[in-house]
Amino acid sequence: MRLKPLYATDQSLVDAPLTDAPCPWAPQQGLHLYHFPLSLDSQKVRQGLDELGLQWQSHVILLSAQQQFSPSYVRLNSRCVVPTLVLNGKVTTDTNNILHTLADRFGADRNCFQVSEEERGSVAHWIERAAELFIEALTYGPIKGLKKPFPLGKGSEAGQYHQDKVDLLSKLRETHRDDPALRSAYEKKRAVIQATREAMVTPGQMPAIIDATMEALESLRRQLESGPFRDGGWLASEAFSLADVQWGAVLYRLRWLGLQPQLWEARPSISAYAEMLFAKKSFQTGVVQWSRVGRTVVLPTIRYKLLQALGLTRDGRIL
Ligand SMILES: N[C@@H](CCC(=O)N[C@@H](CS)C(=O)NCC(=O)O)C(=O)O
Repeated sequence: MRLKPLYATDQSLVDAPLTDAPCPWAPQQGLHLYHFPLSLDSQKVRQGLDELGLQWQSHVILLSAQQQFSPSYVRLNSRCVVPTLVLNGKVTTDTNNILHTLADRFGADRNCFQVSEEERGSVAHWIERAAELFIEALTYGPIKGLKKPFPLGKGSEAGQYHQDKVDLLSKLRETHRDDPALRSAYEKKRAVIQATREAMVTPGQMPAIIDATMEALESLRRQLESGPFRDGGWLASEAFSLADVQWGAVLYRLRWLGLQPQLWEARPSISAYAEMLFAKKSFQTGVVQWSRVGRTVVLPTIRYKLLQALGLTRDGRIL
C-alpha cells in the first residue's frame, strides 16, 4: 500500500536532486525561481526566500496548462515539477534540497534558519515527517464526505486529471523520441504519475492515506506539547526553522482542503501553532498573497490558452 509520495520513497524512479548544476539553458545572471502560485512546494520555497530577505525573479510555470512538461522547462528540471531554483546559471532542484542550499549559503549572514547542534536532529526529523505526507493524493484523490475547493474539480477526483497527464506524456515521449534527455524525462514522469494515480484510485488507499496523515498529526501534537513550542519556541527549535516552513504550507493546504475538522479540531495545540505560522510576514508574502486563485492562476491560464489557440506560443512559452 502506497502511503507516501514517490519523491520521498522511490529514489530509483525519479532523477536525483541537482545542486548548483551548470545549465546552458538557464538564465546566467541573478536568482530565479520557477514556481506555481498554488503549489505546496513552491509555497515553501517562496517563504524560505522571503525569510532570508532575498530578491528573486519569478517565472510562473502554469501547472494548470501543463507547462511543467514544456521542453524548455524539462531541460532545467527533468523531474517535470516545480519548484526549480537558478542562481547565476546554476540549477538546484528538489524542495528540501533547495531550502537547505539557500539556508547553508545565505542563512548565517542573515541569522536565519540557524539551529543549535542539539536541535539539528529534531529539525531534520520534522522536515522529513512533513515531506513524506501524501499531500498530492489528499489534494486530488476522492475523500468521502468532502467537497474539494475551487479549482479542484470532480474530474480530478476520479483520477482523470492524472490520466490526462499520462496520455499527454505518452504523446510528448513520441514527439521527442529522438532526444534522449527529453524522452527519458517523459518516460520517468509517466511512471511517477501512473503510480500516484493508482494510489488515489485503488480501493482502500485513500482511507489509509488519511489514517497515516492523522497519525502524523497526532505525533505533531505530542511534539508541540512537549518540545520547544511549549516554552515559546517553534516546532523543533528555539528559533524558526525549515521544519516550520514545511509545516506551515502543509497545515495551510490541509485547512484549504477542508480537512481541519477531521484532522485537528480536537487538537488545539495544532491550531495555536498554525495561527503562529500563518501570521508570519514571510508566510503572508510567500503563501497567502500567491493564493488568490483568480488573479494568479485562472486569468493567466485563460490568457495562455487563448494565445496558444491563436498560435502565439511555442514550446510552452508565450512568443
Ligand atoms: N518534492 C519534489 C516534488 C515536487 C512536486 O511534486 N511538485 C508538484 C507541485 S507541489 C508539481 O510540480 N506537480 C506537477 C506534476 O507532477 O505534473 C520536488 O521538490 O522535486
